[in-house]
Amino acid sequence: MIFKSILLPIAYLTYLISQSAAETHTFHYTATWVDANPDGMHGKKVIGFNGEWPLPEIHVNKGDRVELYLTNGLENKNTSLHFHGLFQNGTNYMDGPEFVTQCPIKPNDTFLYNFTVPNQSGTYWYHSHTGAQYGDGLRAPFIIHSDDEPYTYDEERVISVSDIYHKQYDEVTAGFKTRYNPTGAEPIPQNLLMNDTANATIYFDTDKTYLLRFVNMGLFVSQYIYIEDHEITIVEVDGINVEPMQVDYLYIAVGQRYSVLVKSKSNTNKNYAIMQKFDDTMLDVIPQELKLEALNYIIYDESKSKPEAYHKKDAELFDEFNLKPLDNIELLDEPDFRVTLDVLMDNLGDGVNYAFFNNITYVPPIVPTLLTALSAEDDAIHSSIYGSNINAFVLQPDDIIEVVVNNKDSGRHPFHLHGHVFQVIQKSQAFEDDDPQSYDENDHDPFPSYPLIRDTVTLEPNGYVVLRFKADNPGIWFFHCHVDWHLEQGLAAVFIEDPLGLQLQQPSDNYYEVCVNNGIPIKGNAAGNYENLFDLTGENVQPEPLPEGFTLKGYIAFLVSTLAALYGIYSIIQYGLEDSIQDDQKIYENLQAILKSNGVLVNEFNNVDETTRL
Ligand SMILES: *[C@@H]1O[C@H](CO)[C@@H](O)[C@H](O)[C@H]1NC(C)=O
Ligand SMILES: *[C@@H]1O[C@H](CO)[C@@H](O)[C@H](O)[C@H]1NC(C)=O
Ligand SMILES: *[C@@H]1O[C@H](CO)[C@@H](O)[C@H](O)[C@H]1NC(C)=O
Ligand SMILES: *[C@@H]1O[C@H](CO)[C@@H](O)[C@H](O)[C@H]1NC(C)=O
Ligand SMILES: *[C@@H]1O[C@H](CO)[C@@H](O)[C@H](O)[C@H]1NC(C)=O
Ligand SMILES: *[C@@H]1O[C@H](CO)[C@@H](O)[C@H](O)[C@H]1NC(C)=O
Ligand SMILES: *[C@@H]1O[C@H](CO)[C@@H](O)[C@H](O)[C@H]1NC(C)=O
Ligand SMILES: *[C@@H]1O[C@H](CO)[C@@H](O)[C@H](O)[C@H]1NC(C)=O
Ligand SMILES: [Cu+2]
Repeated sequence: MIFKSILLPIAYLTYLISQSAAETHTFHYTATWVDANPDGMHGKKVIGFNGEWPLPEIHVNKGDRVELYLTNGLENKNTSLHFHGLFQNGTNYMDGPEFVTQCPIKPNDTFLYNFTVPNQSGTYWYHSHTGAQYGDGLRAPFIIHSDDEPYTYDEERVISVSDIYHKQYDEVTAGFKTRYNPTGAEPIPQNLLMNDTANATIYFDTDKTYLLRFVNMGLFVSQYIYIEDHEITIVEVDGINVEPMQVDYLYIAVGQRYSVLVKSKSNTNKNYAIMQKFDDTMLDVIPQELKLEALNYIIYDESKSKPEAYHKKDAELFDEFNLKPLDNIELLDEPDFRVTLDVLMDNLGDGVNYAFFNNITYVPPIVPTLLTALSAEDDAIHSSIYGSNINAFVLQPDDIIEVVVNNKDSGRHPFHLHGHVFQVIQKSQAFEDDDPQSYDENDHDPFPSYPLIRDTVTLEPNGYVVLRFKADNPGIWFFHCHVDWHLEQGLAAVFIEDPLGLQLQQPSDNYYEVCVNNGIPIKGNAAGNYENLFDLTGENVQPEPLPEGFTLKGYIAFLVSTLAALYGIYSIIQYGLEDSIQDDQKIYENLQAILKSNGVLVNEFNNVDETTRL
């Protein structure tokens, strides 16, 4: 490892110079549908900028200004843009998530994203924050360079990874969030992509140190990454420099980033495989045709043969929790305020499977939460005005906040917080379904003295994580699972941080125009009432619960495990959904899929409808 040992004053001077040289990067992008065939297996429409896809990697320096004009050229879709990981300190209204900090941009309208690149550096990305839209390609890396990077390298390569669905995002979403998918089985992607293609080629020269910046821009599945016969050393996670850690492979959840140093070979005798693999434990069903591993190429010499697939053996387990930030940032003090969130998946009375924090599934408000805060004057400090269905928590300025997330679900959830990085002070292993573990503040492992810091962390099945951060960034900050299917199911909370301090922030006219053009009220509580902010009449709320004492999932699991006759399950579903049943055949077919995914082989049921399997 080659570490720069520069004297602090010089580093500071360099910083000042780069400050004074702050540049303004102006982009004019129109998002439109573009024909592509990302994995070479299936053509689909993706979302390009100015007719081009993949979208451009954006490279900036700390302190630069970004002025990005986004015109929505998608004829019948709203859009938005989030810069994942950027603090947006002072510009909360540029953060992007629709109905949280901004109004969705309607077709033909233009929104100006105008912000200063913060005092952060490393690997970030930008993506649509409108439904599962980024799955259709509206996402790309965003790299912040800095003169005081603590490691040296000869060249950098930005390598995105993702999962791809052959169908368009709205079709996949529609097939997922329906009563015909009562277990909430996530749609299975068709393929893995690296750098937005299959069989990606990455060129290496001899005797160089490369900084490879990995970003998982996928919608759903975490990935393992490993390189044949090359050592990889992690130096940055989610924009935080860490003590170099050599690993056998990377494990990247959606939303996460890792920069690694890789030393290239001294000869060009051979080319090498760079592999990616699905974390298949996240998949409810593994279709026969799904390839779990994908081969990509590190090419030293194009005239030599391409590498064969490489399979990692005897790899040492990798746990993000063991990464230590380089800056020796100490464990934050005992919290002033604790938010405890219990994660659960269950069905509501419409038969759809939802995700809950403390029994509340996130439902977007009528007025974007930031606009409620900006228009509520002194009442902005009351969490109730933000609505009863967004899991709003008001945070006091400069408090130390502790977020405890207990997983009462068997899924793996990469949780992401906007506007901050957090310390990860506890991260449990996975537990069995019949033995979920919650965090116990009186009985836990010791906290690390210098905890891992990042903006997206994986919560293990039936386990817990405990996070801490300081509320020093006034804003409305979304906290949500980055598995987009779980976000669509409502796995989100909203932190209302220092709302009175936030009121000093003044969005531009353009910001308000985009709302008005899209018919969205720009003041009032979650329901759009402004005369009485505590009157939430007409607010958006979650569907009614299932009838008393009835859980659909429980019944299905019980009956499947006892191999009960299909007819029995069918009638219970019918009972649960009551009069919402319109299409018996669809439900019947979906049950076949559930039975299959639970390992029940029923020969005559092979002909499962496409929409239930995706
Ligand atoms: C990628 O490589 C695999 C074999 O590893 C092959 O089956 C597939 O056709 C290749 N795809 C493209 C687009 O070249
Ligand atoms: C776009 O947003 C507006 C305002 O929320 C909404 O009425 C409209 O249905 C949205 N359009 C689509 C295609 O979702
Ligand atoms: C968008 O604007 C163009 C002209 O500027 C117009 O022809 C088109 O009809 C508009 N489309 C929509 C959906 O409003
Ligand atoms: C972007 O914001 C800065 C700071 O508020 C302002 O000076 C500048 O005029 C804005 N740019 C545009 C194009 O509106
Ligand atoms: C930028 O952040 C670093 C620590 O990450 C800190 O040492 C430095 O003082 C900050 N600079 C400014 C101008 O805030
Ligand atoms: C990824 O693909 C783009 C073109 O889409 C190319 O410019 C870039 O160099 C590729 N990245 C790597 C690491 O090969
Ligand atoms: C969620 O609802 C269940 C059942 O009604 C109840 O036992 C539990 O205490 C609730 N959890 C929270 C955090 O409110
Ligand atoms: C935001 O800016 C304020 C004032 O400059 C500063 O005290 C605070 O530390 C910043 N927060 C973050 C997360 O950068
Ligand atoms: Cu999740």
